[in-house]
Amino acid sequence: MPLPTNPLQMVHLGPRKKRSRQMGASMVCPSHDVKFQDLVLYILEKKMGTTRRAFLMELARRKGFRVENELSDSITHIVAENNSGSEVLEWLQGQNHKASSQLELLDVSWLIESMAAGTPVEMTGKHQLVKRDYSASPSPELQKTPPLVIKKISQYACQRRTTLNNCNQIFTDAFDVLAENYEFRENEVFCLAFMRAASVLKSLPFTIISMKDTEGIPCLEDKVKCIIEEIIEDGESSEVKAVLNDERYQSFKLFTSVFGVGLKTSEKWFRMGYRTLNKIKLDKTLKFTPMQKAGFLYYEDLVSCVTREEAEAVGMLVKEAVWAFLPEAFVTMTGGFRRGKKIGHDVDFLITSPGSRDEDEEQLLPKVINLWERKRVDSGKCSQQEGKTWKAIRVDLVMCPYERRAFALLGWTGSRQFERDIRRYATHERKMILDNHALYDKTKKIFLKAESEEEIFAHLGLDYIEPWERNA
Ligand code: 8DG
Ligand code: CA
Ligand code: CA
Repeated sequence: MPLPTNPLQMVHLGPRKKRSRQMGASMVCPSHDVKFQDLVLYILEKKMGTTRRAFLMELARRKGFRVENELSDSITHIVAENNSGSEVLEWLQGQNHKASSQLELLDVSWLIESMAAGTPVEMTGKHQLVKRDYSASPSPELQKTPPLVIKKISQYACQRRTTLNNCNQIFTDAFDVLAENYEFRENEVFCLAFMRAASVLKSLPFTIISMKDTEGIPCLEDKVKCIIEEIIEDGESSEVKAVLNDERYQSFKLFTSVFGVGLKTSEKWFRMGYRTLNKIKLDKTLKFTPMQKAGFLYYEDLVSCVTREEAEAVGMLVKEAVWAFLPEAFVTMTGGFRRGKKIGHDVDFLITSPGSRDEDEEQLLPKVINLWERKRVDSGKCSQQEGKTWKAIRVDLVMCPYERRAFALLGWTGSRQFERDIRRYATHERKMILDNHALYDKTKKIFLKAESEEEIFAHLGLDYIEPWERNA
């Protein structure tokens, strides 16, 4: 039969061809009923091999799964073995496959567990080669963005989206320890190198499983890559183990866990030969700042993390006190909780009020503290610790002029690495100076106004990054 030249005929052939292909697929295994209609699986042969693939396909079909022989638009789940997310993505790109944002890339462990259970098991982080957990992102916009495109990763955290869904925690935990140790040793260069490396890995939608996966990722210096390689091979890093056992690291970690104690004080106590907090507290020759005194007094409370429920409860108290003096004030929770974290080491609030005068702004925080102080004395809760029914929580209160609220909100939402990078980006890429108060354009020699965080990103020529994507 000659090929149809009439375009109408060609259009007509489309659906018919599709139908016949579907029939063909079901004819391959006529004896197996499809139990799970919504799932269309494709098993990747790469690194799995033909025999094992054929075996798994047959087994899955027997268990009621629909498994296609060929890659097509109808595939909903791709199952791979010994492949990282980036490898599967690369392979898909090589096949010119336009993956929809609904496509799941899964490790074979998901299929094996599902076949054992006789039903598709829930897909969790350990199964997903590319994580697409949008539970932390209420924005429907984000769900529309195609996640299956490998873009060049920016060296700046403000050009990356970093949710709390960290696929590379095994590496980032190690880097956090090393960065902290360098901080304790005042080696800023190495400290920053490991903090940047941790930050960039937190933004990846896949887990690094081979050194090949690190290709093209910025901020990974040789020193960093050595640690990654060691963790891939041995599951842990000897350098991290040594740091965790190091006396200076352990002491600094302990001392800085006291509110008000920084590197200088830790250094002093360490040199004096102290290794425990109890001995320090008993040394009558040591002078403590008011913050350190509070730090020791409420030590147990302050080292235990603040939960979101506690943060919300504190928020009510803050609002109540603020509104007693400035009824029109806006009180916004910032810091980690605004980024969607479930726990924090403190609770941060930004307070701002339209129409407030300079003196209102200056006086508000002292007034609030004073109010709480009076209440505390009245309720007899001075420093009564026995049988106590309350918990000491650190609260950071920031008051800012209403016109600067967008800059303050951006600055106090964090994360610290995000803040560091958005400032660095402003300076080096835009010749602008950004801080918690303003944005200055050095070329035009003007301050740029902003009513919202979105406007600040726009001034900087950056795509907007939502607070829950700033967990860099
Ligand atoms: P966490 O409390 O959940 O542990 O984390 P976090 O909420 O992200 O950290 P944070 O230490 O409470 O800091 C919140 C933001 O405040 C962070 O982006 C840095 C910013 N910040 C400033 N100035 C100062 C400052 O002087 N001290 C502290 N601690 N944070 C500051 O802009
Ligand atoms: Ca905080
Ligand atoms: Ca804080």
